[in-house]
Amino acid sequence: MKKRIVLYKRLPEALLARLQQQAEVTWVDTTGTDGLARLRDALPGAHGLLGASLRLDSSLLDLAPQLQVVSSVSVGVDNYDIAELTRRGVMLTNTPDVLTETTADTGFALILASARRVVELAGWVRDGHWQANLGPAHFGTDVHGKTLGIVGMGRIGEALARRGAAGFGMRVLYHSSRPKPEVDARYGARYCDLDALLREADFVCLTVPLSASTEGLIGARELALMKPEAILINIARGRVVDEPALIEALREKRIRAAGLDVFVQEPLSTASPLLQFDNVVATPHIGSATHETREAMARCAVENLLSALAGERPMNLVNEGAWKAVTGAYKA
Ligand code: 8YV
Repeated sequence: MKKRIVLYKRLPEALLARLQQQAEVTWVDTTGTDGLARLRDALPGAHGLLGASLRLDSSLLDLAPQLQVVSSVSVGVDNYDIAELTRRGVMLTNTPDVLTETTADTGFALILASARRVVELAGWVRDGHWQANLGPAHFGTDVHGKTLGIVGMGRIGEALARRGAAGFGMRVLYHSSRPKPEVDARYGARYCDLDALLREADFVCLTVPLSASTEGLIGARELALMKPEAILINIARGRVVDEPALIEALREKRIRAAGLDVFVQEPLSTASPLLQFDNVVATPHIGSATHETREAMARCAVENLLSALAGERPMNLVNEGAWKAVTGAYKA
């Protein structure tokens, strides 16, 4: 009997066709007020789920007692109850690596756009204000040669370090769970504690995963340590930053600017005070959002899903404990 797969994220046609050859596939549009109800209706009997950006809580998992794998089209897995999935013997997979470079590009796009006021001044031109040569009131600040402070030295953090050191001649500081001598050697980077990084960096770039230890990591105290000419860049998760504290710091001009791709509430409401500041560049969570990378992520997610359903250990398994439960069951 064919396995049953429920998709709650669209796939390129070729990948959908590949799944349909091997399984019974149901696509659920989870947007809108009835979205979750449609997903609930589709879950009974499902062996595999593929999607992203949706919290699969116990009430949903209870509807799919035969579930073997959740294949997330994302590298971040903060919206999954990993312990609960593991307890149920449900494998969780994600799509690291394929999005590293694209997301680091997004980080640098925000560094350059916020430092050189690209969005603000492009709007200024469009609105017909460019009547004479620019004066100091419209100058930005340099990126090359400045100090890049990276909070979180994983794959994306290291790709940022490479861009900063090799591409822009920047001094690279980083704070992470531990020093990484290989990063120090490759990029002339220096590990330091978070407070020292906040005090010294011209650009503070957040790339940490969201977890109990990183939620609210950048709050009023941390923002107050930053230099008034420093810029905060967030390509991690909105909840890593205390958003009201950031709004206050911007209002009091205690930091120069912010480049934000992620927010506590997404989509970001047009009523958000963040959008009142000309020195805030806000992008709609475009970290990995290129045609090439989203296609690669979808391909990776499909591979993970099919491996798990075929009883193989998927390449990008997040919760080893679930695999042990599965293989334990097979041994029995
Ligand atoms: C998107 C991301 O949220 O991979 C992540 O963790 O934050 C982004 O790539 C995700 O890809 C949604 O599909």
